[in-house]
Amino acid sequence: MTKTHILSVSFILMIAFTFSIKAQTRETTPILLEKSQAVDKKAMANKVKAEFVHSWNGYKKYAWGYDALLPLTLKPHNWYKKSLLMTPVDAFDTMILMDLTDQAKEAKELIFKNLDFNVDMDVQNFEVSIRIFGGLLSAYELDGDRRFLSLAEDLGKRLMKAFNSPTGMPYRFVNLKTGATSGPESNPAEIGTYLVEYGTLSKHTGNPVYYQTAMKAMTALYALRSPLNLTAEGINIETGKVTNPISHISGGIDSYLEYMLKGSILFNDKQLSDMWIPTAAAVNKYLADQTPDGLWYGHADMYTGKISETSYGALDAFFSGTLALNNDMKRSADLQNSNYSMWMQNDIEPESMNYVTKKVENGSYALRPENIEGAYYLYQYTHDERYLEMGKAMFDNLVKYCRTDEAYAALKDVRTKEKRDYMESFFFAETLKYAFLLFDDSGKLNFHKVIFNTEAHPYKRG
Ligand code: DMJ
Repeated sequence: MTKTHILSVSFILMIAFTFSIKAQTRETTPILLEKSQAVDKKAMANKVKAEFVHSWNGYKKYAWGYDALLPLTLKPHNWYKKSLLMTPVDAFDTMILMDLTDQAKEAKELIFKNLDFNVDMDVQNFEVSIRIFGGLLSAYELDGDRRFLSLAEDLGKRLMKAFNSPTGMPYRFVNLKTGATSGPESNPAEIGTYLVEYGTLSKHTGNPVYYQTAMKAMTALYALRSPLNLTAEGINIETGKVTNPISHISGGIDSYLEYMLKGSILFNDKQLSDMWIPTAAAVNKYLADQTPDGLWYGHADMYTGKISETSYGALDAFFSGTLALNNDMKRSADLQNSNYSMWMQNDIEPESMNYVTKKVENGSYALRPENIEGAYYLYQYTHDERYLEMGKAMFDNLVKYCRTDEAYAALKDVRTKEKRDYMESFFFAETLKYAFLLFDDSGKLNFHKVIFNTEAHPYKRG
């Protein structure tokens, strides 16, 4: 990408957004809250920040230098044989946005002292990409220290070996040292969630190869859509064949859809918007399910478009934010109502439920962000106070049921509220960040000038 290209992209985006922001404030649907109460935004932002510090202190005390803290047994945990500093890297930009200077300083020192990717271990391409590669890139943009960019480029080059396949779609696992790959049975999320990070690396290094690699994988995947323009859940990346024809917006497909739209906006890429428009239309035609109590998205066969499972859960909730970003405000508001009702049914949302019978299918809660993320997106476009109320109610319940003496814990089952010994790094990167930004008035981050990766790491548009 040349400087002129970047400048002209910024200009087009500026114009486009002046109009789209105006358009997006036009139409909203009333939210199903009982009564409206003014939310003290400052108090809530401070509360979220205090809970971040509480959890970070737990990580520091019991798991310093490891990937994560196990919050019940208070033991450290690594994903692989050597730590990739998953929690500090994922959490770093949230510290910057919260003005947690001391915490950011200590995390930064730890990262530059200990983070080394030249390790003989197989890692999951998708997770390491969205959390660590993605986190290092936003750390560079927000902090400006070029060592973040060097680490990101080193990791990007190693992860890019995963794309050495007959189709250009990546393997699920790659060895950071040798580049050996494994795991050809994959899914759209693990094949098509790279463009936002790889494109950002191309932008900062001036090397287009990263963007081209991620784009090649995305177009190869897009070519496997059904005649109805629906995406399959299972793909073999070596043969390029569909292995499971079920389509949905849930885990396994979710962030592929998200990156088509986000990539098209972030890089002003027409090829991507030409893919996104028919894809979004098919999702809204076949997977959207308007029931007497609201809008949901189900699971359907990609060839017939017939809904076979009325299943929806915590991960699907991301789609209200994506719809808002797509200027589809009516659907976005309707879906966020459903998201909120799903959360409130048991005071914390389940991993999945049947949206017709309301029966919980998988009652676990992994401290996921998507529902609060949806409230944040909608508030940014509408300034409707009720999204603050939704966010407050969800966050208050999160504190009530997931807080421990030393950090936060996932739930085994939202019906019993029994805790599980795990605290994902995305709790720091996403859940606490979106909750904070929903209430924050500091103006430190302008929502309309960034695109978040799927792990809530913001990158500047243009
Ligand atoms: C995160 O790792 C990312 O948001 C990913 O796209 C799916 N879900 C988790 C958080 O729920």
